[in-house]
Amino acid sequence: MDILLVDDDMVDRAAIVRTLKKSDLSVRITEAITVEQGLQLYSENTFDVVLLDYNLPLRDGIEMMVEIRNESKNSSIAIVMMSGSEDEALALECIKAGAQDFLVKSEISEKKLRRAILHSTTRNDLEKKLYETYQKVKSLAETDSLTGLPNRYFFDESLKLAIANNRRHEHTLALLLLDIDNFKLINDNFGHDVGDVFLKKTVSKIKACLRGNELFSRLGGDEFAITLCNLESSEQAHMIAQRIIAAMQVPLELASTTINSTVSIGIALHPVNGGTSEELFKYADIAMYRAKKQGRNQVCF
Ligand code: GH3
Repeated sequence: MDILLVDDDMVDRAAIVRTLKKSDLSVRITEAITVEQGLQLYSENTFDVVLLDYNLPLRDGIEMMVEIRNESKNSSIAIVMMSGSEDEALALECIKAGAQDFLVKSEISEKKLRRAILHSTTRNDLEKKLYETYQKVKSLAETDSLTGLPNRYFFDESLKLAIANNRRHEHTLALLLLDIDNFKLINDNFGHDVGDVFLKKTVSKIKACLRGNELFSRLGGDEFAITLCNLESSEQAHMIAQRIIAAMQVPLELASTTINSTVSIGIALHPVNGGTSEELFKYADIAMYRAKKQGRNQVCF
Protein backbone atom coordinates (compact mmCIF):
# COMPACT_ATOMS: atom_id res chain seq x y z
CA MET A 1 0.00 0.00 0.00
CA ASP A 2 1.42 3.39 -1.02
CA ILE A 3 0.91 6.11 1.56
CA LEU A 4 1.60 9.82 1.25
CA LEU A 5 2.25 11.28 4.71
CA VAL A 6 2.04 15.07 4.89
CA ASP A 7 3.07 16.59 8.23
CA ASP A 8 5.47 19.42 9.00
CA ASP A 9 6.30 18.05 12.47
CA MET A 10 9.35 15.80 12.21
CA VAL A 11 8.66 14.05 15.52
CA ASP A 12 5.01 13.31 14.63
CA ARG A 13 6.06 12.05 11.19
CA ALA A 14 8.65 9.72 12.68
CA ALA A 15 6.10 8.39 15.19
CA ILE A 16 3.55 7.68 12.47
CA VAL A 17 6.14 5.99 10.25
CA ARG A 18 7.25 3.85 13.23
CA THR A 19 3.65 2.89 14.02
CA LEU A 20 2.91 2.02 10.40
CA LYS A 21 6.04 -0.10 10.08
CA LYS A 22 5.07 -1.99 13.26
CA SER A 23 1.63 -2.84 11.85
CA ASP A 24 0.96 -5.85 9.65
CA LEU A 25 0.17 -3.56 6.71
CA SER A 26 2.66 -3.70 3.91
CA VAL A 27 3.29 0.00 3.34
CA ARG A 28 5.55 2.23 1.29
CA ILE A 29 5.59 5.69 2.80
CA THR A 30 6.45 8.92 1.02
CA GLU A 31 6.84 11.97 3.26
CA ALA A 32 6.07 15.61 2.60
CA ILE A 33 6.36 18.64 4.87
CA THR A 34 4.21 21.25 3.14
CA VAL A 35 1.01 21.34 1.08
CA GLU A 36 3.00 22.35 -2.02
CA GLN A 37 5.43 19.47 -1.62
CA GLY A 38 2.55 17.08 -0.93
CA LEU A 39 0.65 18.18 -4.03
CA GLN A 40 3.79 17.87 -6.15
CA LEU A 41 4.39 14.30 -4.92
CA TYR A 42 0.69 13.49 -5.34
CA SER A 43 0.72 14.61 -8.97
CA GLU A 44 3.87 12.63 -9.77
CA ASN A 45 2.98 9.35 -8.03
CA THR A 46 0.06 7.05 -7.38
CA PHE A 47 -0.99 6.60 -3.75
CA ASP A 48 -3.64 4.50 -2.04
CA VAL A 49 -4.02 6.75 0.99
CA VAL A 50 -3.04 10.27 2.05
CA LEU A 51 -2.37 10.77 5.76
CA LEU A 52 -2.77 14.50 6.07
CA ASP A 53 -2.03 16.78 9.00
CA TYR A 54 -4.53 19.63 9.37
CA ASN A 55 -2.06 22.19 10.74
CA LEU A 56 0.48 22.84 8.04
CA PRO A 57 2.48 26.02 7.35
CA LEU A 58 0.99 28.54 4.83
CA ARG A 59 -1.93 26.35 3.71
CA ASP A 60 -3.85 23.88 5.86
CA GLY A 61 -4.71 20.24 5.20
CA ILE A 62 -8.26 21.01 4.10
CA GLU A 63 -6.94 23.25 1.33
CA MET A 64 -4.71 20.42 0.11
CA MET A 65 -7.58 17.96 0.28
CA VAL A 66 -9.84 20.26 -1.77
CA GLU A 67 -7.10 20.56 -4.42
CA ILE A 68 -6.72 16.78 -4.53
CA ARG A 69 -10.48 16.33 -4.85
CA ASN A 70 -10.62 18.89 -7.67
CA GLU A 71 -7.82 17.16 -9.57
CA SER A 72 -9.00 14.64 -12.12
CA LYS A 73 -6.26 12.08 -11.38
CA ASN A 74 -7.58 9.66 -8.74
CA SER A 75 -9.49 12.52 -7.11
CA SER A 76 -11.47 10.06 -5.01
CA ILE A 77 -8.37 8.78 -3.16
CA ALA A 78 -8.79 7.84 0.52
CA ILE A 79 -7.70 10.68 2.81
CA VAL A 80 -7.25 10.39 6.56
CA MET A 81 -6.99 13.79 8.22
CA MET A 82 -5.00 14.18 11.45
CA SER A 83 -4.79 16.94 14.00
CA GLY A 84 -3.30 17.60 17.42
CA SER A 85 -6.67 19.08 18.36
CA GLU A 86 -9.55 17.07 19.74
CA ASP A 87 -12.01 19.63 18.43
CA GLU A 88 -15.14 17.76 17.26
CA ALA A 89 -16.13 20.65 14.99
CA LEU A 90 -12.80 20.43 13.17
CA ALA A 91 -13.20 16.68 12.74
CA LEU A 92 -16.64 17.23 11.24
CA GLU A 93 -15.34 20.00 8.97
CA CYS A 94 -12.64 17.66 7.64
CA ILE A 95 -15.13 14.86 6.95
CA LYS A 96 -17.52 17.31 5.27
CA ALA A 97 -14.67 18.63 3.13
CA GLY A 98 -13.99 15.09 1.85
CA ALA A 99 -11.83 13.17 4.36
CA GLN A 100 -12.81 9.54 4.89
CA ASP A 101 -11.57 9.58 8.50
CA PHE A 102 -10.13 11.86 11.19
CA LEU A 103 -7.50 10.96 13.82
CA VAL A 104 -6.45 12.88 16.92
CA LYS A 105 -2.66 12.62 16.91
CA SER A 106 -2.22 12.02 20.64
CA GLU A 107 -4.61 9.05 20.39
CA ILE A 108 -2.92 7.39 17.42
CA SER A 109 -2.06 3.77 18.10
CA GLU A 110 -1.08 0.98 15.75
CA LYS A 111 -4.61 -0.40 15.93
CA LYS A 112 -6.32 2.96 15.32
CA LEU A 113 -4.06 3.90 12.43
CA ARG A 114 -4.46 0.49 10.80
CA ARG A 115 -8.23 0.66 11.19
CA ALA A 116 -8.42 4.22 9.84
CA ILE A 117 -6.40 3.27 6.75
CA LEU A 118 -8.39 0.11 6.04
CA HIS A 119 -11.74 1.77 6.76
CA SER A 120 -10.96 4.79 4.64
CA THR A 121 -9.83 2.74 1.62
CA THR A 122 -12.87 0.44 1.91
CA ARG A 123 -15.21 3.41 2.36
CA ASN A 124 -13.57 5.06 -0.58
CA ASP A 125 -14.13 2.01 -2.80
CA LEU A 126 -17.79 1.93 -1.76
CA GLU A 127 -18.17 5.66 -2.39
CA LYS A 128 -16.58 5.22 -5.82
CA LYS A 129 -19.02 2.40 -6.68
CA LEU A 130 -21.95 4.43 -5.37
CA TYR A 131 -20.86 7.42 -7.44
CA GLU A 132 -20.48 5.27 -10.58
CA THR A 133 -23.95 3.81 -10.00
CA TYR A 134 -25.36 7.31 -9.50
CA GLN A 135 -23.77 8.45 -12.78
CA LYS A 136 -25.24 5.43 -14.60
CA VAL A 137 -28.73 5.97 -13.17
CA LYS A 138 -28.53 9.70 -13.93
CA SER A 139 -27.51 9.00 -17.51
CA LEU A 140 -30.34 6.47 -17.93
CA ALA A 141 -32.84 8.96 -16.48
CA GLU A 142 -31.74 11.63 -18.96
CA THR A 143 -31.35 9.55 -22.12
CA ASP A 144 -33.80 8.20 -24.67
CA SER A 145 -32.91 4.52 -24.92
CA LEU A 146 -33.80 4.08 -28.60
CA THR A 147 -31.87 6.98 -30.11
CA GLY A 148 -29.35 7.79 -27.37
CA LEU A 149 -30.48 11.43 -27.51
CA PRO A 150 -31.21 13.43 -24.35
CA ASN A 151 -34.84 12.83 -23.33
CA ARG A 152 -37.61 15.32 -22.56
CA TYR A 153 -36.69 15.59 -18.87
CA PHE A 154 -33.10 16.59 -19.71
CA PHE A 155 -34.25 18.87 -22.51
CA ASP A 156 -36.70 20.77 -20.27
CA GLU A 157 -34.01 21.41 -17.66
CA SER A 158 -31.45 22.47 -20.25
CA LEU A 159 -33.88 24.75 -22.06
CA LYS A 160 -34.64 26.57 -18.79
CA LEU A 161 -30.91 27.12 -18.21
CA ALA A 162 -30.41 28.25 -21.82
CA ILE A 163 -33.26 30.77 -21.46
CA ALA A 164 -31.77 32.17 -18.22
CA ASN A 165 -28.44 32.50 -19.99
CA ASN A 166 -30.03 34.13 -23.03
CA ARG A 167 -31.70 36.74 -20.81
CA ARG A 168 -28.28 37.87 -19.60
CA HIS A 169 -26.70 38.05 -23.05
CA GLU A 170 -29.66 39.44 -24.97
CA HIS A 171 -29.12 37.20 -28.00
CA THR A 172 -31.82 35.27 -29.82
CA LEU A 173 -32.57 31.70 -28.81
CA ALA A 174 -34.68 29.42 -30.97
CA LEU A 175 -36.72 26.38 -30.02
CA LEU A 176 -37.41 24.07 -32.98
CA LEU A 177 -40.11 21.40 -32.65
CA LEU A 178 -39.87 18.68 -35.29
CA ASP A 179 -42.45 16.02 -35.99
CA ILE A 180 -42.01 13.32 -38.61
CA ASP A 181 -44.82 13.43 -41.15
CA ASN A 182 -47.13 10.39 -41.28
CA PHE A 183 -44.71 8.30 -39.29
CA LYS A 184 -47.52 5.94 -38.30
CA LEU A 185 -47.71 4.82 -41.96
CA ILE A 186 -44.06 3.66 -41.80
CA ASN A 187 -44.92 1.48 -38.81
CA ASP A 188 -48.09 0.26 -40.47
CA ASN A 189 -46.40 -0.52 -43.79
CA PHE A 190 -43.04 -1.91 -42.65
CA GLY A 191 -43.48 -2.89 -39.01
CA HIS A 192 -42.49 -1.37 -35.70
CA ASP A 193 -38.89 -2.65 -35.87
CA VAL A 194 -38.30 -0.89 -39.18
CA GLY A 195 -39.97 2.16 -37.63
CA ASP A 196 -37.38 2.06 -34.85
CA VAL A 197 -34.46 1.85 -37.27
CA PHE A 198 -36.02 4.64 -39.31
CA LEU A 199 -36.15 6.84 -36.18
CA LYS A 200 -32.45 6.17 -35.44
CA LYS A 201 -31.39 6.90 -39.03
CA THR A 202 -33.47 10.06 -39.07
CA VAL A 203 -31.71 11.21 -35.90
CA SER A 204 -28.34 10.72 -37.64
CA LYS A 205 -29.58 12.72 -40.63
CA ILE A 206 -30.72 15.60 -38.41
CA LYS A 207 -27.49 15.51 -36.38
CA ALA A 208 -25.53 15.98 -39.61
CA CYS A 209 -27.39 19.28 -40.13
CA LEU A 210 -26.28 20.60 -36.73
CA ARG A 211 -22.90 21.84 -35.60
CA GLY A 212 -22.91 19.82 -32.41
CA ASN A 213 -23.29 22.53 -29.79
CA GLU A 214 -27.08 22.65 -30.17
CA LEU A 215 -29.23 20.66 -27.78
CA PHE A 216 -31.06 17.98 -29.78
CA SER A 217 -33.55 15.80 -27.94
CA ARG A 218 -36.27 13.21 -28.55
CA LEU A 219 -39.37 14.39 -26.74
CA GLY A 220 -41.18 11.12 -27.39
CA GLY A 221 -42.64 9.12 -30.31
CA ASP A 222 -41.74 10.87 -33.55
CA GLU A 223 -41.33 14.29 -31.96
CA PHE A 224 -37.97 16.01 -31.49
CA ALA A 225 -36.74 19.37 -30.22
CA ILE A 226 -33.65 21.45 -30.88
CA THR A 227 -32.43 24.51 -28.99
CA LEU A 228 -30.26 26.95 -30.91
CA CYS A 229 -28.45 29.52 -28.74
CA ASN A 230 -26.67 32.83 -29.34
CA LEU A 231 -28.28 33.53 -32.71
CA GLU A 232 -27.64 36.84 -34.46
CA SER A 233 -31.06 36.70 -36.10
CA SER A 234 -34.13 34.51 -36.57
CA GLU A 235 -32.91 33.87 -40.12
CA GLN A 236 -30.21 31.56 -38.74
CA ALA A 237 -32.86 29.36 -37.11
CA HIS A 238 -34.84 29.29 -40.35
CA MET A 239 -31.71 28.28 -42.32
CA ILE A 240 -31.00 25.32 -40.03
CA ALA A 241 -34.64 24.22 -40.16
CA GLN A 242 -34.56 24.39 -43.98
CA ARG A 243 -31.32 22.40 -43.97
CA ILE A 244 -33.14 19.64 -42.04
CA ILE A 245 -36.12 19.76 -44.42
CA ALA A 246 -33.70 19.40 -47.36
CA ALA A 247 -31.78 16.52 -45.72
CA MET A 248 -35.05 14.64 -45.21
CA GLN A 249 -35.72 14.68 -48.98
CA VAL A 250 -33.00 12.06 -49.42
CA PRO A 251 -34.83 8.72 -49.09
CA LEU A 252 -33.65 6.07 -46.63
CA GLU A 253 -32.79 2.59 -47.86
CA LEU A 254 -34.24 0.32 -45.18
CA ALA A 255 -35.43 -3.28 -45.06
CA SER A 256 -34.70 -3.73 -48.80
CA THR A 257 -36.97 -0.87 -49.60
CA THR A 258 -36.80 2.87 -50.06
CA ILE A 259 -38.60 4.98 -47.51
CA ASN A 260 -39.46 8.57 -48.28
CA SER A 261 -40.34 10.83 -45.40
CA THR A 262 -40.51 14.46 -44.44
CA VAL A 263 -40.73 16.54 -41.27
CA SER A 264 -42.75 19.54 -40.16
CA ILE A 265 -40.99 22.13 -38.04
CA GLY A 266 -42.33 24.86 -35.76
CA ILE A 267 -40.02 27.59 -34.48
CA ALA A 268 -40.37 29.83 -31.42
CA LEU A 269 -37.89 32.59 -30.61
CA HIS A 270 -36.82 33.86 -27.22
CA PRO A 271 -37.55 36.52 -26.16
CA VAL A 272 -39.93 37.68 -28.92
CA ASN A 273 -42.34 34.71 -28.87
CA GLY A 274 -42.19 33.95 -25.16
CA GLY A 275 -40.17 34.44 -21.99
CA THR A 276 -40.43 30.96 -20.47
CA SER A 277 -39.89 27.43 -21.71
CA GLU A 278 -43.64 26.74 -21.40
CA GLU A 279 -44.49 29.77 -23.56
CA LEU A 280 -41.88 28.79 -26.16
CA PHE A 281 -43.12 25.20 -26.30
CA LYS A 282 -46.70 26.38 -26.73
CA TYR A 283 -45.73 28.79 -29.52
CA ALA A 284 -43.52 26.25 -31.32
CA ASP A 285 -46.22 23.58 -31.02
CA ILE A 286 -48.82 25.84 -32.63
CA ALA A 287 -46.33 26.74 -35.39
CA MET A 288 -45.55 23.05 -35.96
CA TYR A 289 -49.25 22.16 -36.28
CA ARG A 290 -49.68 25.04 -38.71
CA ALA A 291 -46.88 23.48 -40.80
CA LYS A 292 -48.78 20.16 -40.71
CA LYS A 293 -52.06 21.81 -41.64
CA GLN A 294 -50.50 23.72 -44.53
CA GLY A 295 -49.37 20.47 -46.14
CA ARG A 296 -46.43 19.19 -43.97
CA ASN A 297 -42.75 19.14 -45.12
CA GLN A 298 -42.26 22.79 -44.17
CA VAL A 299 -41.13 25.27 -41.52
CA CYS A 300 -43.45 27.72 -39.75
CA PHE A 301 -42.77 30.50 -37.24
P1 GH3 B 1 -48.64 13.39 -38.37
O1 GH3 B 1 -47.89 13.68 -39.60
O2 GH3 B 1 -50.02 13.99 -38.39
O3 GH3 B 1 -47.87 13.75 -37.14
O4 GH3 B 1 -48.88 11.81 -38.35
P2 GH3 B 1 -48.00 10.73 -37.67
O5 GH3 B 1 -48.44 9.42 -38.21
O6 GH3 B 1 -46.56 11.05 -37.80
O7 GH3 B 1 -48.36 10.92 -36.15
P3 GH3 B 1 -49.08 10.04 -35.08
O8 GH3 B 1 -48.96 10.79 -33.80
O9 GH3 B 1 -50.46 9.65 -35.53
O10 GH3 B 1 -48.23 8.71 -35.04
C1 GH3 B 1 -47.01 8.63 -34.40
C2 GH3 B 1 -46.69 7.16 -34.33
O11 GH3 B 1 -45.40 6.95 -33.76
C3 GH3 B 1 -47.65 6.37 -33.47
C4 GH3 B 1 -46.79 5.50 -32.58
O12 GH3 B 1 -47.18 4.18 -32.58
C5 GH3 B 1 -45.41 5.65 -33.19
N1 GH3 B 1 -44.33 5.56 -32.23
C6 GH3 B 1 -44.18 6.22 -31.08
N2 GH3 B 1 -43.03 5.86 -30.48
C7 GH3 B 1 -42.44 4.94 -31.31
C8 GH3 B 1 -41.23 4.18 -31.23
O13 GH3 B 1 -40.43 4.28 -30.31
N3 GH3 B 1 -40.95 3.34 -32.27
C9 GH3 B 1 -41.80 3.19 -33.33
N4 GH3 B 1 -41.45 2.37 -34.30
N5 GH3 B 1 -42.96 3.88 -33.40
C10 GH3 B 1 -43.28 4.73 -32.42
